[in-house]
Amino acid sequence: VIPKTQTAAVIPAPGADLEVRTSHPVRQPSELKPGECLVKLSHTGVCHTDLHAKQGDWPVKPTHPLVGGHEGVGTIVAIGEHTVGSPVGLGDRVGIKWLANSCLDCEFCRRGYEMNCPTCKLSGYNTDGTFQQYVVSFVHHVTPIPKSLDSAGAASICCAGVTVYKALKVSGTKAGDWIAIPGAGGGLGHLAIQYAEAMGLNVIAIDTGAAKKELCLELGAKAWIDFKETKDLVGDIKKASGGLGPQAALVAAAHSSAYSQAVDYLKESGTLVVVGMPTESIGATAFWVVYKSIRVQGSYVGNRQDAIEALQLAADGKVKVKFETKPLTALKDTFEEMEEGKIAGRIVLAL
Ligand code: 8ID
Ligand code: ZN
Repeated sequence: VIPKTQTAAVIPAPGADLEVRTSHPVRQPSELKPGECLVKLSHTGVCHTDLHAKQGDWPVKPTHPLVGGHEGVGTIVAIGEHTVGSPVGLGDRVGIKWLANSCLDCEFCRRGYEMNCPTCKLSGYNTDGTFQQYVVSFVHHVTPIPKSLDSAGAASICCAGVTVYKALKVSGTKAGDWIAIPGAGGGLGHLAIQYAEAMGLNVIAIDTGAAKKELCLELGAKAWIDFKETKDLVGDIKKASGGLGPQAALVAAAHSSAYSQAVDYLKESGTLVVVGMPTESIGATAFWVVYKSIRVQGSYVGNRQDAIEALQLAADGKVKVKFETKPLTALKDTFEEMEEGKIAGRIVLAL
């Protein structure tokens, strides 16, 4: 039986405080449209994007009232009547990612750029997301979770994992290359270290504090640089890479300061992969980008296939989310800790 109400974390209006409501409505199976499914969630990760959504600091604005969250795992408990060609069925364990739905018919969808579909739905941004017990999602976009992967451990692969896996794919690197990862101790960054090492890259982890240092080195980073302690970030990164600088930088930090020196330390012909999303400029001068033949590449989550591949690498044991589990009521405190940069790895909420 599907309850009529549930517990959900709601942002009622732009800039308003988060409210955990215990009698939030559950969309009933009879109310689902074709292509929609109801997923009973067991876990959700908390991504820095959810904090951007709460603060409303991006030029593209979220809808309100909003249930945030986009790293969810749960079981399909209902599918809308008249749904055609569903690749998933009742009882399947699936993941909810940032990209909740896309048309699958436009030029971008056909080319695998589903995130650029002009009618796409974004979980926890313009459609209600995973900070609740029951979420309405879409059969063609939920991702099956491999059997060997536990739900709590799979949650953050659905955004953080997919995103950095795709970012590495477009980074222009090959086995043996060096890659710098500013933000390496955060949610995206600590997974980027592991996917990069699995691809044969050598990681220079850049972040701050003892806990993140320990985490990054434990996950296989070849070098660690504390961006708050170093007196010569560019020099230290070049030295760590053997002199010329890394072939790529995957910037996973949520602050523009992480971008300002990337073009300076990259190797000539290197790639700057733009992943972290502060709204400030990335601060590179045209002169140095041209003179060093630098490629600047934005990378936005991943498509359905990227999600399947990223989860499979986790199921194969190559990548593990480092997380602490908390109840949904801890979301407010989690946002505060995230803002202060205190979280090494991820916080996963049990629903
Ligand atoms: O599709 C995408 N491109 C995508 C997908 C998901 C998330 C982009 N994001 C964006 C988020 O919106 C956010 O802007 O990536 C950014 C990072 O998300 P996150 O990993 O969930 O955030 P976090 O766990 O808070 O980690 C950020 C880390 O950056 C470090 C912090 O110490 C923290 O560990 N950091 C900062 I802030 N400034 C830094 C600097 N100058 C820095 N590390 C190195 N140098
Ligand atoms: Zn995210």
